[in-house]
Amino acid sequence: MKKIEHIGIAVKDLEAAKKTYRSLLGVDSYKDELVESEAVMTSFFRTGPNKIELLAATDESSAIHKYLEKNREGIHHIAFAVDNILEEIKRLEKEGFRLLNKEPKKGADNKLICFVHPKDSNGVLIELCQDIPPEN
Ligand code: CMX
Repeated sequence: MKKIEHIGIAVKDLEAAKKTYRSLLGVDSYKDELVESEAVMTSFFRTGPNKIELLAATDESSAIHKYLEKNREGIHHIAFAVDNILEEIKRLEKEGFRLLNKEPKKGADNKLICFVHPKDSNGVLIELCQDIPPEN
């Protein structure tokens, strides 16, 4: 894995959280994006080389909704950039990690994504992210 791509933070009220992070980081969110397949509305901030993703549930089917029923707002996942997500999935499966989706899916901010079960990584939900190459 190359580097931490972003840190995902589960929030109840996206607009209120955006205001907080705008004040905290001193920059505006550079993108809001709905990810229908995950039932989440996201907002991204860049700070130096790092990215923060705020995540709010759009309905009760969302993993973020379930998470916030059981937990307070806070860090939901850590995402790592990978060059080849299929190779990384194969490698992690060989190492005994449970992948939560066997096929990479389209995530926010132009990424192919896949999650590793938090029980296999000391209680931290891990996301793999590969940039989707631009179409010619
Ligand atoms: N971080 C750490 N632990 C987590 C967790 C998280 N984000 N979400 C759930 N868990 C833990 C729970 O605390 C619970 O632990 P205990 O058994 O000790 O209580 C266990 O995992 C099972 O949790 P659950 O509430 O019963 O939830 P599910 O098993 O139904 O789902 C998970 C958990 C991680 C498998 C599911 O949320 C998932 O598939 N996540 C991947 C997709 C996702 O998170 N999408 C939203 C973000 C999308 C985006 O970034 O665009």
